Amino acid sequence: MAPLRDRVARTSFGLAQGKTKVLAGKYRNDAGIIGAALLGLQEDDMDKKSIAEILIPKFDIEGVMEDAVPYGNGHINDTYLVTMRVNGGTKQYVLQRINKHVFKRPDKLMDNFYAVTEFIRDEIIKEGGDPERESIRVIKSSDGRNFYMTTDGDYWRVISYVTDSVSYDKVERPQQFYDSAVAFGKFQYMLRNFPAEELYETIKDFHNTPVRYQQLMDAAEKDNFERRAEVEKEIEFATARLDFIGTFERAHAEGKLPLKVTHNDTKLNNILFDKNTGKPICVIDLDTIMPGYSVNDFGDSIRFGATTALEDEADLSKVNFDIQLFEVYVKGFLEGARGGLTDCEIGFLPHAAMMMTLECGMRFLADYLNGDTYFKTSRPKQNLDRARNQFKLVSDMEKQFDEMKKIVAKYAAKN
Ligand code: GN1
Ligand code: MG
Repeated sequence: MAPLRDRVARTSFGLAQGKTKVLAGKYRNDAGIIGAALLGLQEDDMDKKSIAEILIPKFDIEGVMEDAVPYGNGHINDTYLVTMRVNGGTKQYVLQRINKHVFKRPDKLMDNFYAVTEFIRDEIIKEGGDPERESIRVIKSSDGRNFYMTTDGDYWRVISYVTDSVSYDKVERPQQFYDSAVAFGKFQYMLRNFPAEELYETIKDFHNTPVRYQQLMDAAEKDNFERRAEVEKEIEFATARLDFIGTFERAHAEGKLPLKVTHNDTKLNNILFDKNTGKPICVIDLDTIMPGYSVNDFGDSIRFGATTALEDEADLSKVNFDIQLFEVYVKGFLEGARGGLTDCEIGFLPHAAMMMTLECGMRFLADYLNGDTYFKTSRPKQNLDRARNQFKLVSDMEKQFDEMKKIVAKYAAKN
């Protein structure tokens, strides 16, 4: 190594000297093979040229592609904003690679997506709204399908882009959270007559919290990445709530809690707001529309929005449940649902907030134990931070549970 280091020092530019270490490779002759395998695993970002040449021509889109940039903060699919030059102006589209590890049948998922968006567009027209703005639309492939499959078996779709829109990862003003509640409540209302039996279940047991608990236990049992010792406290946290975890499945089995068509991923950032007026325009991310409990759509919004920090904030002293935002959301959701919720559903709203937060925490934790293969991560331990963050919120909610029930009762009486 000494002559090598000496040679590098003499022949490389001054800038690198002292900073650059020359070390023996750990993988020896296997380095190339390992590197190539990694490249294959990464499913790297598509470059602009391939998007323009391979993907765009497969869709029913006019013009010449000018740009394509990664877009949004989703944890599951890969999303790009594509700009086309057409007739002297530009038109934009959302291009997405559907995560085929998460969604087993992207083709069937897209059947759901198409059926639901077309149904919603009709509802919007009936109410005198603008379907191009208040809903998204599937752009068909050149051969009339809802997606295009590449030779590597990747599924791509193109969705209309709502201009002058923006989404938020954190509530900036209570009014915004209230508006999002009305929008999600209304979304459920608009789909009240959609034939639920026609929907394909894109992810089985998606919000079946007892199954999610079992998946966490399985991950802990296997402990493939030797991370269990680090999360023993978190596993105990979930286990201590085992009885609560079964609340909705029990109520459903007793015929008290009905299945409805639900969105299932009602984070604030799955709503587009108008950049200029600040008003919500439309609900996006329709991958998980399935029959489910309507209260979970409420609960998931609370989980993500009624908090003082982002979902992956690691400093738990900054993570607090915000009961004022909870109140704002209860008011909006009940208004948006237009009387469509049963007494049992209304009574379960506080439980649903806790359920979705606990469930999401367990999912993050299971993914951490499984080596971070489900949710996208951009740093080590991000899923563990997310899990702890969610569990902190659950503890906060437990302390304020009576208060939460009182708030729900107050607005239920008004609607
Ligand atoms: C995922 O794709 P995205 O980021 O909108 C996940 C949700 C989780 C959420 C946590 C299909 O949603 O269930 O609540 O991350 N979607 C899927 O932020 O698993
Ligand atoms: Mg999303």
